[in-house]
Amino acid sequence: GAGNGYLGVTPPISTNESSAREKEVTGTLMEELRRQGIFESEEEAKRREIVLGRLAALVKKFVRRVSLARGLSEAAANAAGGKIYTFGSYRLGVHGPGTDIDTLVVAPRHVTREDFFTTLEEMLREMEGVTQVSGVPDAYVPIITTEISGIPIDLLFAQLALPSIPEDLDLQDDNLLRNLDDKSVRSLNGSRVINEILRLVPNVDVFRDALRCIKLWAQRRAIYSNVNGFLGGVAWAMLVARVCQLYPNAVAGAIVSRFFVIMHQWAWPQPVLLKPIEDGPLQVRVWNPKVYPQDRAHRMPIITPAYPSMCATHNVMRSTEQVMREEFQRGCNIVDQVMKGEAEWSALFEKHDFFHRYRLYLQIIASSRDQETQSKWSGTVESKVRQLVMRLEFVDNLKLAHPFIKGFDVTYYCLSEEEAQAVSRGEIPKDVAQRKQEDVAGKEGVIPVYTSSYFIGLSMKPREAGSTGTRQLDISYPTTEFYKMVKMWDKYDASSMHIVVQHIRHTLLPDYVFEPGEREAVARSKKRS
Ligand code: 3AT
Ligand code: MN
Ligand code: MN
Repeated sequence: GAGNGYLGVTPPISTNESSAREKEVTGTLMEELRRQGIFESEEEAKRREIVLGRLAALVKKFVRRVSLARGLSEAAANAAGGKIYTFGSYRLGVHGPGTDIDTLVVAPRHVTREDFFTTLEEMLREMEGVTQVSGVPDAYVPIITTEISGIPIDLLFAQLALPSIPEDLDLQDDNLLRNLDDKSVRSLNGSRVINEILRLVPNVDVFRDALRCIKLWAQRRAIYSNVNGFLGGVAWAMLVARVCQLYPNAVAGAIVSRFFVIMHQWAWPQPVLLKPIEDGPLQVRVWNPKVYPQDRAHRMPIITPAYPSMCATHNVMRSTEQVMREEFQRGCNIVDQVMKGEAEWSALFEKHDFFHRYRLYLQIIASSRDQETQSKWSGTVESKVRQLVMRLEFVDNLKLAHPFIKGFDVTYYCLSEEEAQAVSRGEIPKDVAQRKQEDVAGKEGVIPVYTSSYFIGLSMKPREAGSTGTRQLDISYPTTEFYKMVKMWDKYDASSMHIVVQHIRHTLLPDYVFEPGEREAVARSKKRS
């Protein structure tokens, strides 16, 4: 660690420079990443900078306006400051075209969160080029999402215990967290974690290029999602950062290759740490498996480096761990072949085969009849899919319950109450499935039913030798528990929100889970083999 001449909780594995071959494959890797279209245009990069400049000015104006309203003098109001800090993929420098800029607004103590959701929200609505503003003040981490000049922006808010915000304020000082409300502490956390990660990697450019590769791989392999029990952006960033610490002088291609070898061999639940866990000034929990049984239950702990340190991967389950282990193994084989010149980098980024892999799936359909209800209801259901998967892990004869990382939203235009109810039960009539919005244009009594479907792939245990007859798969208990759990939501309304869990054979999977032509192509190749 600090003072030992290396970054991290152990000395590096190797401080060697990369070989000529590793430099060569780094070149082909970067070419492949460009071909995959993950870099934004220069025009977009400029537009982002302009938007951030305008946002920074708006925040200063906001703090000034609120300061004057609170009775501060003109001079004090001007000195009150107010700053923005970016975090997320933009701050890491690994964002793609069209992704959001995660931004934290930092204000002095006399500017409240209520001011943020009233005054600043109004100022945003009046700002030129703003096409959308929506505030969620009562979220666990309150947030305004907006879009400025076509750039999506997430805005968090931290009210510091300071009379003014100096231009050179460093968010890494733990004492800043004293006397803040929990929401401000949580809002600061994203920025503080990213700053620490960047501080703890030996070479930021190498880290960035390697992380871009790993992010793309994880997205293509459908293992990029914190809510569903896989890893989110921050966790992937920490894994890559740890490998960078272990090979401080390696080029990006070498980091990617070591990444798969190390992750494939990692002795989970041994945690991944970027620095020793530190204590700090707050009465808050810091990750500690020796003290807290919940922390001991984390299967693939990856611990954030900023105080208060937390586990970024507490959603990982037995099933998702197994899926990720298999993907590490696959990645390991491919990078080995790439190094030997026996495979191309493109093989690493091949699309997942989730919807071809299992014979049986569960489909969870959340539905309602207006868009606003649906967005909240589907979010609630999605956040509980993990609970269903965990209960499925105990079902007899079931080897694996594998959740997919995203839901599919489909609107059905029903022409009768019967049709609408059938859709909500998951029994979608063929003509309703094929009916498009333009087919019902001008018709009266059209009932749109908004649906969001989540899929879980099911893999049965092999039949025991000598056993006969069909094997039973009884999922009634997990399903009943799941229904109970989603209906416990405090805004649940039985008359407008529907939920159904059903088995579905692979041949009956809806077309919308496939890309055009994908289903036919796979069917053809399966027949041939
Ligand atoms: P993208 O490039 O945007 O896809 P990212 O890593 O920037 O990747 P997000 O924008 O989703 O990912 O999240 C950035 C950080 O914001 C991660 C987490 O600290 C925080 N965050 C994400 N979702 C939420 C949320 N719903 N509420 C509060 N904080 C969030
Ligand atoms: Mn982001
Ligand atoms: Mn975001």
